[in-house]
Amino acid sequence: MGNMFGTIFGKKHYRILMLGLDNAGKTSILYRLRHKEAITTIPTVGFNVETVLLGHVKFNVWDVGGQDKIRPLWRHYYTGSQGLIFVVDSCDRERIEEASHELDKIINDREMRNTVLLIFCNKQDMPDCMQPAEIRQLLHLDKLTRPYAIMSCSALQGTGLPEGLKWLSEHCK
Ligand SMILES: Nc1nc2c(ncn2[C@@H]2O[C@H](COP(=O)(O)OP(=O)(O)O)[C@@H](O)[C@H]2O)c(=O)[nH]1
Ligand SMILES: [Mg+2]
Repeated sequence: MGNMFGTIFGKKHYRILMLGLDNAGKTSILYRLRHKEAITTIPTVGFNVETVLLGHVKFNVWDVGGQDKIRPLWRHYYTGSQGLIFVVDSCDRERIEEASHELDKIINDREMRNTVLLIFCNKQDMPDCMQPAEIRQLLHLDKLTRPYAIMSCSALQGTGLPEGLKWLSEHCK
């Protein structure tokens, strides 16, 4: 997908945050964008920021949830980010409310006021997972006033990722 990057994002420089609960599939998406094959990852612990430069696009990626003490550190990365990718594990019904709560806190930060939002409903290759329409409801996205998109993807199969990034690139300023 490396070459596709130049085509999607052009020559402009972007900073994109990719956030979500641990185990949502963020690291897998990152690796899927870098390499042809998805790799098996160990869930990240604590405030581990993965930073990857793909073409002109810098991705900062970390796990959110249950870390209110270190939350002030996040703002450093919020500043100057044009886009937010929020990754949801579509199979994790137990924690979708927690994901919703975290997303709410992130996008209500003043530094994130103008950030374009893409929700990736990841792991759509799995049977019986939640569909985007259901996730849209559970995340209360109808309340949003900013531009956003909610899209299916599978980091495992690589599906949906180009479409999502294309949307993001078209809506980031
Ligand atoms: N079936 C399936 N499993 C996935 C997918 N994406 C990630 N996983 C698995 O979910 C687990 C957590 O993925 P990881 O990328 O480490 O999540 P992170 O904590 O958000 O960085 C790993 O076992 C991955 O192999 C996907 O699209 N489909
Ligand atoms: Mg990770």
